[in-house]
Amino acid sequence: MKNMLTLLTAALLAVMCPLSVSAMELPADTGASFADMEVVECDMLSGYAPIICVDENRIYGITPREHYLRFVLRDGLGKDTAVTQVLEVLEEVYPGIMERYHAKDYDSPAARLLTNDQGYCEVEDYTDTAGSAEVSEQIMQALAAKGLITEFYSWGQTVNYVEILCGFPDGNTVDPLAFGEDITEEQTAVLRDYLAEHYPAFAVIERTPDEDAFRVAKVRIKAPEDTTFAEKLRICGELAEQVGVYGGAFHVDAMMPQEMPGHNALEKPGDVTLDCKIGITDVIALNRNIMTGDPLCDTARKNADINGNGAPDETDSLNILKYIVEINETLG
Ligand SMILES: [Ca+2]
Ligand SMILES: [Ca+2]
Repeated sequence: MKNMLTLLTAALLAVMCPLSVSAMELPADTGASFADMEVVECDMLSGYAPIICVDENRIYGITPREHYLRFVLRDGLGKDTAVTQVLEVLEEVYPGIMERYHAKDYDSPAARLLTNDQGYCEVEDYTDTAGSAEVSEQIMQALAAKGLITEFYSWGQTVNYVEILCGFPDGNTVDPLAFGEDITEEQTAVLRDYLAEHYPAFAVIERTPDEDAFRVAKVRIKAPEDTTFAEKLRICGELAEQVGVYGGAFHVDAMMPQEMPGHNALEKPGDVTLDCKIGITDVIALNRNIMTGDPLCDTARKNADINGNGAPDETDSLNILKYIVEINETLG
């Protein structure tokens, strides 16, 4: 029941908040999971998400969260104090946000701050300022200057994703070019004609009476061996549109979409202090880490590792210093 409700809600939201598919791009750095995947156009699956990604046999529907800014609070700051300082910064951009944060009943479309116990905060903005690079930059700079954050994700840089499964629930067919029991003989004949004309190397295969109906699709298409999964998916969409046959038996098992952050805008080589600037304090912070083991957060460690050997070290420190005093024009 909950599953049904979730799907229903998702469908309603999709109708209420139409997203412009063409304007959407997969954010950079969405983890190794999506980094090597291919983005495909498939209208048939657009109800799941605006961006469809595939690898050799899996399909993901990805929805960039365009109305959210996310930032991770620096470890060791008391949450209440940190949130108060965050609200002071946000108040500059969103007057009244502090009051709205503390209000018990909230009924306003204006932007608000969402906090949780997982160490990150989000600004939710369904007004015209959502998507503004200027607003995002202003907030990031101000939060960074106060030393409040260690990660920052701009509009659309966190995504929701679902795995879209392909196949018959009782069988093992994972093939977008397989058709279930509802395909009629007439449709099969039209399909055969269409393929003969447009994809002569593809063949229609019908299940024989001695094949297991739970494991073998009623009708399937044998594609040439070098046909990629992405290409099959594209053809599946084309057949739905042109022939009216719906292959793949697509479905989603996940109750709720998963979330994944994309590009952390605080990643900037040399900026060890995470204040969005490169200066002598970065060298000092790095040297403290090297000499006395002062801890650095993941982003700071990444930014410090100029020579890319996986750890902050003396060479990195020297490189940043040479850059600051203009001996070197670039870092590293
Ligand atoms: Ca810095
Ligand atoms: Ca290094």
